[in-house]
Amino acid sequence: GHRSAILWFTGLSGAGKSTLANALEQELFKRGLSSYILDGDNVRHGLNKGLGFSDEDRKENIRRIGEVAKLFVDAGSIVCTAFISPFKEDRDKVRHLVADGEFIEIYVQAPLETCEERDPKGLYKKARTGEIPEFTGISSPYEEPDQAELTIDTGRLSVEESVEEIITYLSNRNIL
Ligand code: GGZ
Repeated sequence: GHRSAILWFTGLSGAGKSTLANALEQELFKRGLSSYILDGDNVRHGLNKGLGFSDEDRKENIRRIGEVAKLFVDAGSIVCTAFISPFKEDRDKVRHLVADGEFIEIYVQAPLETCEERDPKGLYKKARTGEIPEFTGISSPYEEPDQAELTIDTGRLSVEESVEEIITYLSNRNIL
């Protein structure tokens, strides 16, 4: 049976969070499930317009996203969130907003060097020169999850393989 859940993607810029969340969402849609993606495009430009990238603003960003994700769970949806969410404490707070098993932390893992090589938007380059201050992995911390339900190594797995791994997990947990 279809249950509601938060699929919380976390990882560095360029690790592949949005790519994976979007591919997964397509697969869920195909299966006729009610799902939705929260990402920088629809949250940082709207609800969280005005928040920047200081530690405090990132915390507030994640707090609000967590509360919105909880509303989606209340509404019976599967919500995929794709934010760096660098602080363990903030992710754990969201975990405790919903019932046991409803928060699924997916660590989208790629070495910093790989993300920096990909650099699709040229942000790492700007971070290295200091043009962008407080950039995650360069001049701002990323705390790796130590209790992620899933860790996806995007350097090794294709998008399709990654989606399959997540789908298998959700099936085993009776969420799908
Ligand atoms: C990290 C930044 C920064 C800084 C702008 N540090 O790869 P992108 O471009 O498309 O995704 C990144 C996004 C990160 O926003 P989040 O809301 O996910 O961050 S957090 O969870 O920490 O609040 C990146 C861009 O915004 N970006 N400046 N200084 N990423």
